[in-house]
Amino acid sequence: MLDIGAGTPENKTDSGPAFLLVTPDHALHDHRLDEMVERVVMRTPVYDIHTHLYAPAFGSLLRWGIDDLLVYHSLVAEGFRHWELPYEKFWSQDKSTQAELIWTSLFVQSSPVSEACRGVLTTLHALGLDVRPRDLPVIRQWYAGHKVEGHLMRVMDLAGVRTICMTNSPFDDQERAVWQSGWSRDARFTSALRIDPLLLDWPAARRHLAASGYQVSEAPDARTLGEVRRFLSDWSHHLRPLYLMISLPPDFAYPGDPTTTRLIEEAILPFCEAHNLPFALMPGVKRAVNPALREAGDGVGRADLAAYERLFAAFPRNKFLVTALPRENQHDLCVVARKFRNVHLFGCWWFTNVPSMVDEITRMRLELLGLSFTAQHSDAQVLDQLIYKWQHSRRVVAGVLKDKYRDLAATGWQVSEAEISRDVEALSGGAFEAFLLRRF
Ligand code: RAT
Ligand code: ZN
Repeated sequence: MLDIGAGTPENKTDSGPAFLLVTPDHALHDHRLDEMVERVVMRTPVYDIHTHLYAPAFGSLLRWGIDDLLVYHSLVAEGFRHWELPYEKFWSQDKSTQAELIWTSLFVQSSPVSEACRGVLTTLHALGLDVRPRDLPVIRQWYAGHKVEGHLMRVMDLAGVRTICMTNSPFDDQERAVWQSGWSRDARFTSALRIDPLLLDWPAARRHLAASGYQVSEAPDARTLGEVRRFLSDWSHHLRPLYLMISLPPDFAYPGDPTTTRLIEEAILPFCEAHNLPFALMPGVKRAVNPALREAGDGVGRADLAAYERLFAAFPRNKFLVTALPRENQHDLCVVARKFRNVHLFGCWWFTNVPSMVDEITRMRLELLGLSFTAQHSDAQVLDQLIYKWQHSRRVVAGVLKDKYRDLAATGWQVSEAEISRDVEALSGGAFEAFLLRRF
């Protein structure tokens, strides 16, 4: 029979089997270690590498304030679960009426426990507002007394964000106008060049390029591919992007549709390689599952990661940033990243940016990839969301890291605060910046 109390003479004690032994000393050490991890995670500023925010110079493209917080697409989707109101009726209301409908249904008539609702409260609370009276006019009044520049500084400070990467699309008329008229750059904001229409809607992208003076034809012949590279080059000149980026449907195939495949192989990836720019791929989004919900109507579907493996293997000199939307892709994606050093995983994207998923995904990535990934990005659509997206994620990431350092401590391995800082900096943007500099 197995004697579970058996041990060597040195570690066998009267207080029980050696493998169960937890002395008060250990407990104290664990407690100090937890405090140290908590302190480091809370004080380490992050590089928010994917957002939908803009520098104040972009005017109304930068959304902020209580009404924008309330009409966030996640809350719109949750609101409709309470209403019989026709979709079009909601969309025909002005923003403040929409915000009031959401506030009444999701905050007054039921408790705001969902992640998107809780986020509004975390944000208001951090800004010093009393949320107990549930008084929307008072909150609006508070915002009316603030200007965007001061608010931006306060939000970045409360969120612990050092740099914000914008998502910039040359296909968007409003922002194109700002880039073309020029703006004096703001060091707090960097840029990513978003190119979805190029691969997802070539006829529309082609029309756009043709209207902007590029000699492109329907078939991706040599001249057209050259013109697409020229388009990328011109926009990279304006934007100085850190990376190019696209979100992809579940059925994305590589090799796949011949036009898409040629655009990837002969325009996008050669351009990226020549400029040492990663191509960010975001698999698993099903656009317009319910078009009546407009921007709240997108869904999720499991992606075929074999297509991505083929792409990473075929282009070892290109770099790829990847975050997947489906929970079901997360484990496979970690394994893929272990096979390809030209792949850097980042963030818990969109529907996975809820505490239970952030915990699971971050834990899995640490266990399979060590510290060679970026733990989180906010995907913030509204400036104020930076506060809650980062406060909530930090708390989860700190919890996961405490467990991991405790596991190390149990082997006798000791970590210093400086080493924990180094590790947390890597997860908070440092590993991403190192990846940007890498050349294969
Ligand atoms: O996160 C979101 O709010 C989505 O609507 C999208 O913007 C998504 O993040 C994307 O970048 O495609
Ligand atoms: Zn996004």
